[in-house]
Amino acid sequence: MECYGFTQHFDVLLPRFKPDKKFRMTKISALQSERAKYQPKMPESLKGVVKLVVGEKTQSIADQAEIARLFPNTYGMPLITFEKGGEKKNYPAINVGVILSGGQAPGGHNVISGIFDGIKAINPGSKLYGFLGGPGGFVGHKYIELTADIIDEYRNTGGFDIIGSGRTKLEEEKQFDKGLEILKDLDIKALIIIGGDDSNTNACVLAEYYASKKTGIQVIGCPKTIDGDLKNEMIETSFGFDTATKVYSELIGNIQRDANSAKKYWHFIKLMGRSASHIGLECALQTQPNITLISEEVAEKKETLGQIVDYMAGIIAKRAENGDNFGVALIPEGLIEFIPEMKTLIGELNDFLAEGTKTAEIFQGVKRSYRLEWVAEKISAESAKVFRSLPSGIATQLTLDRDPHGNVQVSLIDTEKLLGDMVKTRLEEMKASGDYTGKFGVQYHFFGYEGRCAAPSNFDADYTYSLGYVSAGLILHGRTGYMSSVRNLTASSDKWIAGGVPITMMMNMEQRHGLKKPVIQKALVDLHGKPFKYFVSKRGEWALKTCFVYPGPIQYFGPTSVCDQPTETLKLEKE
Ligand code: FBP
Repeated sequence: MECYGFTQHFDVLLPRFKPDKKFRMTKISALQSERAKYQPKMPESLKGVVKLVVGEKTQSIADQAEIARLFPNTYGMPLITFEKGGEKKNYPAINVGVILSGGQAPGGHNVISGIFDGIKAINPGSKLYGFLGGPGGFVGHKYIELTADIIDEYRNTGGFDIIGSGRTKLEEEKQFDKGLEILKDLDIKALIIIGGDDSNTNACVLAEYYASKKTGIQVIGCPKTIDGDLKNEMIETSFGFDTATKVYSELIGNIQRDANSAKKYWHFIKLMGRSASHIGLECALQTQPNITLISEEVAEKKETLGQIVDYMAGIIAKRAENGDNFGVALIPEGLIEFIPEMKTLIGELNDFLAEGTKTAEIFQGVKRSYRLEWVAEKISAESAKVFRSLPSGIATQLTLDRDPHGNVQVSLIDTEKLLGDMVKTRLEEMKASGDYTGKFGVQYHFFGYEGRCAAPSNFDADYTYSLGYVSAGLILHGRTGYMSSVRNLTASSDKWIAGGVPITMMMNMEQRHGLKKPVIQKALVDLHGKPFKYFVSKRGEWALKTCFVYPGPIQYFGPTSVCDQPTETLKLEKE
């Protein structure tokens, strides 16, 4: 058992509101000004003098021999927890670097505030450097020193604008070496990477690389993503998921109330979440809409687009029988890629229309009005059938919009409109056969960016600050290749368990771009888990009756029952 004095002086570190600083934005809202004074709540174990407790050794979730071979310096390390107690000691100042990686998520600024306060508590002479614009800033040596004045400007605010984020992938040794130069120049002892599963995988590879080169530089990861798909036994949720889903649920609730008032529209709402449907499931649990599609279920049941359309049209028709020509349907952003026949079609189109191929060249010369039929004649009979069933706008989109790797940009496909068009056609057929007598008017929405930079909920403000503070503790103890972990999140924050988890523990080998690679396993919606099972037990009732719940906006001040609730997903998982 190791002990160290890791004392937080809250009186000294309380955020100070300084309206006169030169980097202060010209005007801030009344809420932002009040919220700046909020002192995030932390686990009791992190207050005062803290000791580090070394737990059991770990192994990867699968492919142990292969991962151990690839990470000889960082594999098998023990779990770590921080506990109250021990002796106060003096420690030298440390310089730390931080990177925000990938999509924005509420709470990023508080992770940075927590790191800052943590390293200052270790020694007030410690310094924090922020690399600008994500991993690209690290490789390109673009950084700022994050001083107390800057940090105070951003406490408890949403966004990543304190240093910016980016999607450059830190994967190559030449990037690691370039980064090492600036770490040495600034005498940085440790780098904290705040990101999703890919960024944390890369953090682990970087930790191993720096350890193998005996650079003495530590790398720590922090679990971020609104998508909620970076979670496991030791990481109960990624930060940002709580706030983002509360924002979307507020908006969904407002739309439900409008739908229930006007009683004339169906609202098809696409929700962000690149692949997993955690956001859709959580919002459904919070708002009880009539229809929620879960991509993982679609894939498991190998559903076709036609079956999904039949399911939706069936509910719309049944509600119409009760005189309810209105409702709300939630559609996950990643749905298309989970529908097996669409996945096959997209794969074929990617190959067939790949830049530089003969077929792509010929395609450019084909008359626009004939292009869709031309493509349909060239692909497999099954894919052609699906392709011909799509509304022409969507089919055209599949042949045109491509990312720099030549792949269809699935996230640009308006899935909600695709389903709306197809449901409309299906309902017309049902009307013709006498199976539907209602009216179908549809409105479309896409909620994603609305939630990613919202002011963090109390949960996210507290959780992220603690994650940052814990990162400082892991650095103090010379740990590398760890992810900062705060658990027991359904209990009140004073009872949260803080520590570190070796990132290799979360890894397995997966096929990526044709190669087997060690990666953190992405957490998709668990169809045997309690949140999904609860949803299944209720969705029939929610479909036909109107059981809408209106959560309203996130509350930052007020009773705990309103302000400090974790997500429904977490509550059900921990039941
Ligand atoms: P991360 O996984 O990087 O946190 O990003 C998640 C996300 O918000 C997805 O939900 C969404 O599909 C994507 O980012 C959008 O990316 P961009 O910001 O590049 O438009």
